[in-house]
Amino acid sequence: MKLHLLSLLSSIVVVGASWTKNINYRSPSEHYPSLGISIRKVVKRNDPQSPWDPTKLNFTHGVASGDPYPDSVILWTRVGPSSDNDKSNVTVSGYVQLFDHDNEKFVSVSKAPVCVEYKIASDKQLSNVADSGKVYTSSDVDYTVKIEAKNLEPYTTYYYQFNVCNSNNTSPLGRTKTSPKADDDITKVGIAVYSCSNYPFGFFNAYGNAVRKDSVDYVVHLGDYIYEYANGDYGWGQSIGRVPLPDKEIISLYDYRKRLATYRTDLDLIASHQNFPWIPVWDDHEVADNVYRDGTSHMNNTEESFIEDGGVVFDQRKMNAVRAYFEWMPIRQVEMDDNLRIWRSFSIGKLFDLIMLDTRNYDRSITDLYWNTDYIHTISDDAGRSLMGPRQEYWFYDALSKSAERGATWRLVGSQIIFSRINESAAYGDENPFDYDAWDGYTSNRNRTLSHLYNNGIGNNIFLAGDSHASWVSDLVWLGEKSYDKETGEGSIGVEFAGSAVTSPCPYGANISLAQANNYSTWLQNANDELQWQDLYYRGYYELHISKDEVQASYFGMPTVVSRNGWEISLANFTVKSGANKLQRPVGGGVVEGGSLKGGKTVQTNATLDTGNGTWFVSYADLAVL
Ligand SMILES: *[C@@H]1O[C@H](CO)[C@@H](O)[C@H](O)[C@H]1NC(C)=O
Ligand SMILES: *[C@@H]1O[C@H](CO)[C@@H](O)[C@H](O)[C@H]1NC(C)=O
Ligand SMILES: *[C@@H]1O[C@H](CO)[C@@H](O)[C@H](O)[C@H]1NC(C)=O
Ligand SMILES: *[C@@H]1O[C@H](CO)[C@@H](O)[C@H](O)[C@H]1NC(C)=O
Ligand SMILES: *[C@@H]1O[C@H](CO)[C@@H](O)[C@H](O)[C@H]1NC(C)=O
Ligand SMILES: *[C@@H]1O[C@H](CO)[C@@H](O)[C@H](O)[C@H]1NC(C)=O
Ligand SMILES: *[C@@H]1O[C@H](CO)[C@@H](O)[C@H](O)[C@H]1NC(C)=O
Ligand SMILES: *[C@@H]1O[C@H](CO)[C@@H](O)[C@H](O)[C@H]1NC(C)=O
Ligand SMILES: *[C@@H]1O[C@H](CO)[C@@H](O)[C@H](O)[C@H]1NC(C)=O
Ligand SMILES: *[C@@H]1O[C@H](CO)[C@@H](O)[C@H](O)[C@H]1NC(C)=O
Ligand SMILES: CC(=O)N[C@H]1CO[C@H](CO)[C@@H](O)[C@@H]1O
Repeated sequence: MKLHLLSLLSSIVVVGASWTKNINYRSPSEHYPSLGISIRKVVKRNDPQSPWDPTKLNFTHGVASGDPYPDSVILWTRVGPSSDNDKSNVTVSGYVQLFDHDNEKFVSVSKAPVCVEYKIASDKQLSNVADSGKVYTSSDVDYTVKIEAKNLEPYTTYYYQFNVCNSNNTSPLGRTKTSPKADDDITKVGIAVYSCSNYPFGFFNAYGNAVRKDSVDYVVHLGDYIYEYANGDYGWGQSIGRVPLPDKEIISLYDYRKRLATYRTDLDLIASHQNFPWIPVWDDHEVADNVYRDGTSHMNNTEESFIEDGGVVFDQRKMNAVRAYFEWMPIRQVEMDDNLRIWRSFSIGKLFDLIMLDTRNYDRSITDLYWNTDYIHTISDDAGRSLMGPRQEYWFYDALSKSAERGATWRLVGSQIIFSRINESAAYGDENPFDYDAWDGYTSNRNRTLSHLYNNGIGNNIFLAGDSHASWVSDLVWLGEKSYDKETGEGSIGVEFAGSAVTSPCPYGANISLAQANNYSTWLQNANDELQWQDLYYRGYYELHISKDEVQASYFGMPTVVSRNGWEISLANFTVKSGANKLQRPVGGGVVEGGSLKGGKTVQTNATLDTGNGTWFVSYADLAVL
């Protein structure tokens, strides 16, 4: 081992275990170590001569996979001497502080590296091995392991497992799936689309339900995977036994790691990561509420906020969040030196391209921070405003064109925030009737997108959104520019499917009654021509089943998230036919089970359910118990 150390320093490739194959050592800034991690210093600090006793190490947070390509996929795990996260933001000189629960005191532990082996195979017994390797992890990357498994076959299911080197200390077995090759003629792909999972507001049953049904190929997450708040500021944590740690607004690198680690103890989230490859992007709360390029609602980028927030400037806080996110999420960093770049795209056979945007952190112009709503309203139509910045915008329009040119049937656009114009004056008042933190605050960026689609004749566009904690299904229209018939859908250029939250509360009141929620839904549906279905009441998710002829969307509502359970209600189904560029009429088949449907009915049938604590009332009959 000692012999390897020198060559390792120069070439950073090891014959035994590799540092750099653990991508987290190169992230978030490979060639500027001062912005990320200096592998040279890590190697110096971590002495492979004194390896860990394998029995002292644990796989603390399961396994995960993501960002599938036709021949490779990202695999993730965490293995360390403690489930607690690294506190090296305050410790120095190569030692990390751990709490010894038996003796009730902090102890200093040498930063020896942990050696981990991985194996990926086409069978559950892991005998047909496609790729394997050996990497290091250490406290420098919070004991996370992220590798790219290679040499894989397209659109194939694989199983994978990690183990501590030379031992039988293994991780759980994970399952994943590569993507099809761009020119593959695949017939059908299913994705589950999630957003807004707030730990202290409930159990992540929605993640588990797609696992229990085994109904999709991939999971797409549109952000708000964690929330930065102190429990007391936002959530019911204590009353349902889910206090997010650390129990304060998160700011330091340790804080963000700890928060991610707390979320990753939810059993349904663990199950989803273990069974499906994920394709996630962040929204605001992975950093902080209503974040944009230069600040957030709780933190201006000023000297005052620096003093108030314990001496951490906004830029540092953002980098803490971003580094912890890349450590913990099973995703690729497409440009290792562009540490904020998360926008990227996937070609899923000839069927579709999935374009994942970052409308938050990369280069967003100032947003609604609550004290400046009038001002943002005034400038919302300013041509210079952008959600993405010029670099990403150019890439976005180009990706739409290239997708059409290559003949992909569909274009799916993963936006965080709602694209369609939504008049919400019933809740916000007539002065500022829109959500200026969504695309409604950036109308020129929206116009440039629509103009690119209309002027280049690019059709079959399916926009996906999260962020709002409610469900919104709309024809994709350019109001004020192109005529649109809300009865037939003529004039639109696609469809927007915006989904509710995994647990985050209804935006019209956390404990709103069903009657009140439906009343608001009816108002919203009537006030917005292109909004064909709206539901505020249910927490949940939706699935898209994509084939050459049509995209089918199924929306699911969770009857309750205050306990862990596998119940769900089929709320509504929608079809988009290829070439139609609008929702199939009658929309939703004319009948839905929740919310408000334009020109259709909402039929709610009462039912009761045995919850194990006596009988509990739910509103609808066709409830699945998974
Ligand atoms: C590792 O996991 C085992 C079994 O869950 C547990 O008993 C042990 O305390 C854990 N060790 C550490 C260092 O966390
Ligand atoms: C792993 O387990 C097998 C079977 O129980 C045993 O034969 C082998 O010695 C173990 N290997 C190590 C490194 O502990
Ligand atoms: C940010 O600055 C604005 C304008 O000065 C002020 O109204 C607001 O309270 C500040 N917010 C914070 C969190 O400091
Ligand atoms: C966007 O398009 C609409 C409809 O043509 C128009 O009314 C509005 O002024 C445009 N806004 C910007 C900023 O281009
Ligand atoms: C809303 O419901 C939650 C969970 O039952 C409860 O903890 C909380 O106190 C309720 N809030 C209000 C304002 O009633
Ligand atoms: C429904 O909303 C209307 C306003 O749109 C209001 O007048 C009415 O009282 C509401 N009804 C209920 C049951 O909340
Ligand atoms: C919003 O909808 C209400 C009710 O239909 C309407 O009175 C109002 O003029 C609308 N606001 C805008 C800006 O379109
Ligand atoms: C949606 O479709 C599924 C499968 O066909 C069906 O079981 C369910 O009842 C439908 N839901 C609604 C609300 O129509
Ligand atoms: C369902 O239950 C609610 C609440 O008890 C009641 O108001 C409603 O009339 C019931 N609906 C039907 C169709 O029985
Ligand atoms: C039943 O109630 C008890 C006490 O409130 C709670 O701990 C338990 O989780 C509940 N069980 C279910 C299935 O909700
Ligand atoms: C500067 C800073 O935020 N330091 C934090 C580093 O992590 C420890 C561990 O919890 C915190 O106590 C410090 O506040």
